[in-house]
Amino acid sequence: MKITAIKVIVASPGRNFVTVKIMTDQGLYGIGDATVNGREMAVVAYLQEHVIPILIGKDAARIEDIWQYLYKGAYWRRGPITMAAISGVDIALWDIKAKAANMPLYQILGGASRDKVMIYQHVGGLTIEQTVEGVIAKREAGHVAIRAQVSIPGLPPIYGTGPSTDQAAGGMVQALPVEEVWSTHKYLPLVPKLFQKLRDAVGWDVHLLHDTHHRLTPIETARLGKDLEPYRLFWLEDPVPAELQESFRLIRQHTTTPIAVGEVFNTIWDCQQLISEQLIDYIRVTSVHAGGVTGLRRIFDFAAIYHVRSACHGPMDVSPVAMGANVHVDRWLPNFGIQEYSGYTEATHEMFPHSWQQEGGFLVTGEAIGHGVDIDEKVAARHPYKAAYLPVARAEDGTMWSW
Ligand code: GCO
Ligand code: MG
Repeated sequence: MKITAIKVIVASPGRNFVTVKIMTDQGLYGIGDATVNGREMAVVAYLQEHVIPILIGKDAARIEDIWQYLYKGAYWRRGPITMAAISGVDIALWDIKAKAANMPLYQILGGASRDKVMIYQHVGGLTIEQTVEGVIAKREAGHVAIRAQVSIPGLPPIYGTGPSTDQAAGGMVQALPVEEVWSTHKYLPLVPKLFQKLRDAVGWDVHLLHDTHHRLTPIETARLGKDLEPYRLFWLEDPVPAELQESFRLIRQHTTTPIAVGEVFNTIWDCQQLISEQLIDYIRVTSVHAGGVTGLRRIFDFAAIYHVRSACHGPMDVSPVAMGANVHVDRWLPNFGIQEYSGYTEATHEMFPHSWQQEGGFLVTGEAIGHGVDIDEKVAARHPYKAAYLPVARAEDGTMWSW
């Protein structure tokens, strides 16, 4: 089955998505996601200039060989742009393989280990009271796992808490990056107060999560993790930027609060030390950024032997296509932990017809063949690309911080 053409479709049904469509001489086609939020056009150029020309005529059935050809063959290995391009191609090829087998993707991965996959959604508030109300509402809507974030009093909204941040649907369409303000000193005592109020309000029969978005040092995280122990979080996410992975040893020595890391990782090498030293509990890699289904499978199998569970990244900028691939992997994977699913705009659902569905606090794959997600190119044409940036963060004195 030869690859005859590959299209790259860029569209913005609320935020930008880069979608790969691979056509074959047998009439089957596959869809992949290659979106890197805020740097979309770099992946488009990489695909158009350096990937598509060398794949035409290749056998679409040889997924592993094509993965290695793009990874080893570039000479310049790894990195978010290269790996998103590889991911887009890989997801589309798995879609084709499953369609050729006339099976849903999870079946060719090894079949179902579970019928539905647990998700978590986001709640943010400008005040603790607002966040508590939001969590109660999600709980009433049937969610079993909820991520809770709150703004720092006296400062503008921070990540996950207000309209200028990543949380807003379509809020990424900004001419220049929005600048947020950060204070570790004010944040550290605030978070335990939030979770105390949350436990008082919703009790213990719900998983609560929190994302620190790479802003603390290891010893600050150790303190926060200890202070949060009474509230039994499902996890504390990205407490420290994970470039210096040995620094997580210090966190581990001090707290039993579970740790989740990895949404910005793109290969198994980024995960290797954190997993093999058992410094984390959940690995957050996702199909669109970590090498597609091929990359995820390899990382999650490696994680399984160290008691680390999966938790695929799934915010709004991970498209419904990558969500489809993730959900099929989640359904098969023995060491599945949880799937992030923060929902999409109506226009996004319309542009990507999908067989996966949300059922309360869970996602189901559906039984469509392939990964079950398509792209409606007519709808895509109505939502042209708009240059967009993620916010940036500065400390109160103006120093650049991790956003
Ligand atoms: C999460 C993430 C996202 C990222 C976003 C950047 O946990 O879902 O932190 O919200 O900020 O994907 O593009
Ligand atoms: Mg995160």
